[in-house]
Amino acid sequence: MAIKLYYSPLACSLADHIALHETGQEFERERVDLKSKRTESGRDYNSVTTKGYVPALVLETGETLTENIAVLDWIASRHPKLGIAGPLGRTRVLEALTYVSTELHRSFLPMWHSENTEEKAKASETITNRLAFFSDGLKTDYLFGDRPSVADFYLFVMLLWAERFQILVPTSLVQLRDRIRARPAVQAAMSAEGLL
Ligand SMILES: N[C@@H](CCC(=O)N[C@@H](CS)C(=O)NCC(=O)O)C(=O)O
Repeated sequence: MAIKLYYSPLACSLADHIALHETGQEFERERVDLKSKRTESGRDYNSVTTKGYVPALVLETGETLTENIAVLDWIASRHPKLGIAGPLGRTRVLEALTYVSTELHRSFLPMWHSENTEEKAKASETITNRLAFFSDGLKTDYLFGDRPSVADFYLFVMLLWAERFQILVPTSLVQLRDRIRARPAVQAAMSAEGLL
């Protein structure tokens, strides 16, 4: 049985979708309608994960993984080219993933769900400020050198969201977004999600 990703177009699960394409390994995917909690095959998504949100990754063993940080860490541990080497390598990737999840991803909630213009303007400013952590000192093509890690893909989804909501993004991260977007695996994942 191949591993299977449950995703929703342009949701944070796009990071996992890209990472799986980058590995070159075989995988299945199934789209989830987050409003109705139905999958494209008509299954009740709550029976895949009671959390009801994406991503969920069903492993070859039948076990289900949730939470972006855990899923991306699992993919990188299986495919070290998507992590970084060295004694602190995994910790640095987890540090970046956690920052994306807790400081950036969460900050987008009003952009997706609020009707309050003031709240959205405040969120937009917060996101711009928090992105500076990644742009300050970015001297390589990707966050950790000349090839991307799973953290780059999670950050990339945040940069796509920033583009969608016209949030100010530091120039070096606009370049990072374009560089990641041009990768064949990213094009493949975005095309499969109907984003191109
Ligand atoms: N804690 C989860 C949150 C995932 C999450 O926010 N997923 C969103 C899409 S980006 C979702 O499925 N929302 C639908 C819902 O919560 O009902 C993680 O880090 O993976």
